[in-house]
Amino acid sequence: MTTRAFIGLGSNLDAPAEQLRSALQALNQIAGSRLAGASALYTSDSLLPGQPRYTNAVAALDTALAPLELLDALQAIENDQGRVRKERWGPRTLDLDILLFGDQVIDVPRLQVPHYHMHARPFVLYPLAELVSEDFRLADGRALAALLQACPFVGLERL
Ligand code: ROI
Repeated sequence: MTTRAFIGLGSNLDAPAEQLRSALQALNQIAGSRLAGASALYTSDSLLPGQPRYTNAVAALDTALAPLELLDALQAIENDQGRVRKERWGPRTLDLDILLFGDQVIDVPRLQVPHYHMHARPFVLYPLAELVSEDFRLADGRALAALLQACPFVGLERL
């Protein structure tokens, strides 16, 4: 049995677009997993002042892994691509977040799904919308169309 997960990708250091492209290839190499789709890349200012601009994208991944196994695999890719965790929310070469994991709602210390902040972040919602149908709902029932309406396409540049 496989589950469709949606992964948020972000980078604002060391050639971000290249970081995202190699991360997409790495996602497709995860055991028991297949990259089913990827959005365009988008750039936007950091939500925190004084950081370089981010490049973001969303990927659809069909996986036979359990959620925490997938999280381990994503953290291994982050580490491979040189992520050094200095400060929370600091600039990073690669950030991989599990946004959605099928229709599961997960709330354990290491992992909250749907991702806590995704409903209000244009750099997550607009790329996600490229990969799903118009009537798509998050696992907690929220309609993506309503979230998009409440989250204007402001400050995003589609590459
Ligand atoms: N800002 C943007 N535009 N994209 C991100 O991925 C992102 N990630 C973060 C913070 C620092 C909150 N800001 C961001 O962690």
